Amino acid sequence: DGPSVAIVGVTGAVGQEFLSVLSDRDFPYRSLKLLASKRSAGKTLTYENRNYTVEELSENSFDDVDIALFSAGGSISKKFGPIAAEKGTIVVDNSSAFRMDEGVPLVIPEVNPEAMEGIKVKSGKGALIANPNCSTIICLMAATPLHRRANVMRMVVSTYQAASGAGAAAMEELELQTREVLEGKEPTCNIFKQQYAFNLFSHNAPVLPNGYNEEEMKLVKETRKIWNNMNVKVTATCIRVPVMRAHAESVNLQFESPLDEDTAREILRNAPGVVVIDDRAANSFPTPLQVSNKDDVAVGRIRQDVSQDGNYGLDIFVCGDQIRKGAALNAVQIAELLL
Ligand code: 2RA
Repeated sequence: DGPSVAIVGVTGAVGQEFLSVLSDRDFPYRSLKLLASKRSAGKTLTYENRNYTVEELSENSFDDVDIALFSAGGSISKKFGPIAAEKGTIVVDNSSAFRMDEGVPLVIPEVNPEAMEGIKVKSGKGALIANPNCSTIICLMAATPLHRRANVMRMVVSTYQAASGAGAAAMEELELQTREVLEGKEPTCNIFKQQYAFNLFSHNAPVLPNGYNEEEMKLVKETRKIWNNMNVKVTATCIRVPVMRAHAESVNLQFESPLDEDTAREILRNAPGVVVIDDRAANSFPTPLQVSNKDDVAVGRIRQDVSQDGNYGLDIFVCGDQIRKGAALNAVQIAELLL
């Protein structure tokens, strides 16, 4: 007799992926409620051989819901997350609304499951749990096993982020623009203010007074919270690249204790949710396409950082499916921990 589950934002890219992941993992739900905005309410969706009518999200949507997976943007989460939690629902929220709130666990199940200890479904108590930002999840899936061995003191991250991170409409715009450019037409720029196809640009998140954009500061702040370590130094540069659905990240790590590349490779081979693709002879390393629609994060280019003395630095290159491990899969794994 599994939990009753609701999906908020079911018509979005992540909302749709929630359904795929629940099905792929045989998540033992008792009932399923599909919620979205007024615009999508009334639509029929077929899922696991049953027809569902998408319902309009309202304050009464959560009366009989044990677990709600939210991915409908920050303002919807801010309004309806606390209402749901108040009613005894455990909310797993994919937006940034509560990530940095004290008392809200920010969880990657392979990294810090202990942060949500004591939160259980059917305990009668609702709660908010936050899914980290996609670039943080993908980075920490690879960096954490190494951190556990040698203690990361400083991390420098450069991201190459896919269209999916900006939603289904951005993915459509990338496809449309690619066609338009090839046909010699002016590219349609609705989602981003500049040409995306055959181009790349600094991440579209707002730029803050310190010169970093919000996406970059998420990597800084979320890493500290997830590792429960306010001293770790993190800096990041986030770039949007014309790739459909998987992010890539170059990560430079500086350790407190020495860690050689062979040991690092072995640690990563044994890390859950991680695959190593690191064939120097064949020049074969992770690519966004290889990890698209896959659960595991791929790591390669594992090498000693020549700019650091001794074995105190490593460079790695990480790729992960943004919609899956970067969002829906991570949320469903959190829901599994609640059972
Ligand atoms: C991105 N922050 O821009 C998003 C996804 N959560 O890729």
